Amino acid sequence: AVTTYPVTDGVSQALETTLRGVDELLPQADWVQKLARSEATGVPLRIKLGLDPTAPDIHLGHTVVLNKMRQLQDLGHQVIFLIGDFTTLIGDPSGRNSTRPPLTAEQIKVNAETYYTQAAKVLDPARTEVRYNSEWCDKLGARGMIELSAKYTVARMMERNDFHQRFTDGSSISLHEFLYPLLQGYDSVALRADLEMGGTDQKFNLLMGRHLQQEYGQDTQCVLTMPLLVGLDGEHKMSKSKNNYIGITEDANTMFAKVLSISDTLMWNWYTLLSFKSLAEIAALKAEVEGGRNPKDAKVLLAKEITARFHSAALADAAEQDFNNRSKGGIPDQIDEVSLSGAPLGIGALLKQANLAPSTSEANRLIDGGGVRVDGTAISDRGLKLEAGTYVVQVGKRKFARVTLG
Ligand code: TYR
Repeated sequence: AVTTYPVTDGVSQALETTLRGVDELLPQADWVQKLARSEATGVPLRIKLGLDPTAPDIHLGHTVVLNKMRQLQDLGHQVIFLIGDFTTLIGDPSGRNSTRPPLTAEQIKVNAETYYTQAAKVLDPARTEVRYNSEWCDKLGARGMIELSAKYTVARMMERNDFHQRFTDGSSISLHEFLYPLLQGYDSVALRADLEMGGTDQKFNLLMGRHLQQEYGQDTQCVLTMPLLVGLDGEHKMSKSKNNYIGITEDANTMFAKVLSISDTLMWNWYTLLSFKSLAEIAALKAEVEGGRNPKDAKVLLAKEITARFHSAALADAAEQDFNNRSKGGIPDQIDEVSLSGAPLGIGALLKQANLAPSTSEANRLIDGGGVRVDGTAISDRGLKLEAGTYVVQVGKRKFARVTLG
């Protein structure tokens, strides 16, 4: 007989925390029962997040899932940070239209360390279980791999969007790419995960974990996907290639200034996905702003919180000071939004096209006079070229524009 556990207030609150900012939580009823069981028995739930150490530098977008882990960790559950040192040998085909090149063992090691150091700024390292999937994947051997592959059909594998697309486009899919989702799912079996989370692109792999756990006679994990974070431009997902990102190793002053450059609308979305403040605190702050408090106050609080997380409270205070000094009075509440194309674009042309200077020669004169700032930093080089991205550009004391250059 299956025991049904009572859904207490504590369980409802834990569910609310789980649901904050999520894209999907599946199946929600199972998760409620897992939470209820954990509360009744005192046994923490096992929550898995896997990362392949492919790219060593992480930006704020990558921390959205880590924040969710942290929230569940703070509820007392066991967080498992899984480093996919084995799966990296294949490379996740999710969202890819070609086979990934494999990394060397040395690169994997270096990247894994960088990842964990960064992740430890969001998670509580003392309560985090760090595992490497080579631990059980190496042991699987050819025999185990064959047994594992027998647990899924080619037809279902091909239903997956990215494989389907590649197949119909006539681009090649190597057999080993089919092994990727199987191995990710097998990790959940090895870890006896109760919940696995990832970005929206991970859904297929996450559901594979459920399927395989069932095949191996285990309780099945729930799956949780988080949305992609929108970048500084307020439009595209945060990414290095769009230059609309905040790297989590960027210095405190830059980080602070970049958060302050976002629009008010984006700010509330970032509050949901990036802040550790409770939903009640955020709602109260929002009510204050709606009641007339300057939205910039709320943005400063967010900028400080984020900067303090990756640096320190003292450096966050100093960054605020620095920002105020440099922008002499700060950025006004309402600033013009300008979209320009032609990146990389010279600063002189940019000032003219953004209507911040009547001509390029006048723009150069302003630069020489020290009156031009980009993201709070005074510009002295007439030859400066700006890459694609979003910048707060200031001329003199009062002229501002938020320029998105593409
Ligand atoms: N596929 C995940 C990604 O590319 C990483 C991962 C690897 C997740 C192994 C889980 C796992 O078990 O982000």
